[in-house]
Amino acid sequence: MQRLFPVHHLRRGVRLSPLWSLTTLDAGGLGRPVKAAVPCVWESIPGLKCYKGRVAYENTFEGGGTLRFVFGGVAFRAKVYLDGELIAEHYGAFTAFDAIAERVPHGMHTLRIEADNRYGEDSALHVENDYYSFGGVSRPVDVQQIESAYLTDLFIRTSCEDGQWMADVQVTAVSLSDEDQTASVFVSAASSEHIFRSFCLPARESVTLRASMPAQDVKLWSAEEPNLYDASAVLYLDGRPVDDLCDRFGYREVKLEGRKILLNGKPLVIKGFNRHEAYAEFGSAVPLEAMIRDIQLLKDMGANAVRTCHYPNDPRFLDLCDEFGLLVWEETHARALNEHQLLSPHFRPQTELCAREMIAQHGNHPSIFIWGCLNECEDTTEAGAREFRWNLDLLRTLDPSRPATAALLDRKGSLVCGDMDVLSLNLYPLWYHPTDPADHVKNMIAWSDAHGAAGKPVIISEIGAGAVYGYHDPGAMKWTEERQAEIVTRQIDAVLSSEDCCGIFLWQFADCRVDESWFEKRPKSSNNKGVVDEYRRPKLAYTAVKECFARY
Ligand code: ADA
Repeated sequence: MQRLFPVHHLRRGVRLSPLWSLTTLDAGGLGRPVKAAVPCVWESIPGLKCYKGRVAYENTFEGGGTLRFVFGGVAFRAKVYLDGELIAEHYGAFTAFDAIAERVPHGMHTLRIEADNRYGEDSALHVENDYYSFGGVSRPVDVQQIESAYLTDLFIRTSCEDGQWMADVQVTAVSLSDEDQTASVFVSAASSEHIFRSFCLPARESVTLRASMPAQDVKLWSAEEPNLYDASAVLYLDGRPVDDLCDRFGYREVKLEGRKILLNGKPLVIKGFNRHEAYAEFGSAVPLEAMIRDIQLLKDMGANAVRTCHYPNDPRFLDLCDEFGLLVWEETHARALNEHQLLSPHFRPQTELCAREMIAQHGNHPSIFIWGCLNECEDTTEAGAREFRWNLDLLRTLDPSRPATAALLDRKGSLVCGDMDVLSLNLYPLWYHPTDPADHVKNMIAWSDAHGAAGKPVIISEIGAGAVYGYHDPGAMKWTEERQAEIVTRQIDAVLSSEDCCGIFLWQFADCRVDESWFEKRPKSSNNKGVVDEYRRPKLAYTAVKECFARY
């Protein structure tokens, strides 16, 4: 998985050409192969802006032996072939998956990824929605050379007991050998070290190792001072180093206390934005430079947090959040699924895979302070509420160190207010209904309190208004930049001055493309509630937000 720092010093990579050959396989395609760089979604290729179907991405490389292929993200069904043989299948655009091929003869090989972005009965999470389900190899691909055993799943969780900071480290050694092997693993986290000496790694099995490592003189991670540390694990076989895994982490602890979310004992005041992975020219395959630019814009407005609506994000973006000091709400993939959709036989397996992969792949990021799921899904029926509870429990089981939440639709009637660690409300006063923002926030919290949320921390997980970039009128009708600036100012003031709220995630950072079935309330086939447009050109609301955030 490509990151902002080397993940391996020992494990070697196999070079792939940055240019892949793309061939559309269904009606409405190009009828001839084109060359494109990967990552790339095909909507950024001339002629394919509205193509729905399958595209084969092909690359050739030289290598052999035992190869591990890592796919950062393929949108949104993937079938992977090595020299014509199927080696992996995956559903879901927003998490990485891998495949191992053993005894590959040395020489030239062809890697083919078939990506498919058509909706269908088998797809419970990617459905027509208020954002676009792009298609293609949207995150980087790596090919690695491995030996008879390798390391995976290096997890680091930090906590503090009586003033002593600890890093609990876990790593798994996987055997690819038909013989038992004698292995040792050396782990380090910041300046602490631990050795798992000479254990038996049974043939074709894996061994998970755990160590609690006390830390001295740590500098904590916070949005204001984002101190990061390195962690690594090195695998030795018969005394020879054969594989390694590196990651970064931060010492910090999230706790809930009454209405407050504490980070290292200090209450958070969240001034955040919802951000889709979507950019005018690049769709969801946002280049690193554009991610950095987004973070600079967020920081310039005084934001200290971002919500990865409505799916897990590129780990490089999360690395940047760790580095620049942006708190992250990351969530599994689901938006506005109705009861029928939640009860699809594909829903649980797909959401579980997404949650497991998200937490395994992103759990070390200190910036992530909360996990979310099921944005605005059906929560007013018993069947819907059951799915919420199942998903929230899954998140808590996979990672007990962070709270779990779900952003609820702007209405009364939820059955799950008592099931979340943090109550999260999406509210749209002055946009979808002419309600005073302060009254509406108060009223919705009071209703939720009376239905199970009493005394829990509250986040306003969405609030905002739309404007078409460049549409001005002193009369400030709806869709003008003037009206949007006016509304978001009142909304932010209402939320951040409320004693009951820990903070806000404005809807939204940038305009984003939506599915065509959503065109009616979405001029330009776009959700226009961004404070910057899809090219990141600021609207008047940009300055309004900056002024408001500075007051709190
Ligand atoms: C919801 C939803 C968002 C978006 C927003 C809007 O709250 O969670 O994805 O659709 O409303 O713009 O109406």
